[in-house]
Amino acid sequence: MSEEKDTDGTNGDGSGVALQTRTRTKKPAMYKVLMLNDDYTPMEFVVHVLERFFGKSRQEATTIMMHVHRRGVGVCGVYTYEVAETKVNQVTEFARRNQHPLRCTLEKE
Ligand code: TYC
Repeated sequence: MSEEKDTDGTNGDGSGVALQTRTRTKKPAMYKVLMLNDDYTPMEFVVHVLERFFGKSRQEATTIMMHVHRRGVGVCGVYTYEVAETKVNQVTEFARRNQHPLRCTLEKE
């Protein structure tokens, strides 16, 4: 399961000769950005947000928006922590500026 090869850093013959032990770097933790439903934000605004901040096509954005509308929550994308946090902040600020209660949050994958 491990993606890393890791030994004690010697070649095992007692000579103390160091070997290269790390063959790969660790994959970063990934975070889902979740969109939450509400009763007031217009559907078209949510579609626009998904296109603008999450790079979705009109069709993908509409599918995600309708999923959130029906089920209450849906995944906008999966990113490293800093990128995910930035997207949450951008969406929250854009919704606030347009006086919509649209919210999204982070969830560790
Ligand atoms: N439920 C909203 C409406 O009926 C639409 C909506 C969809 C709002 C998705 C938020 O994340 C959301 N106008």
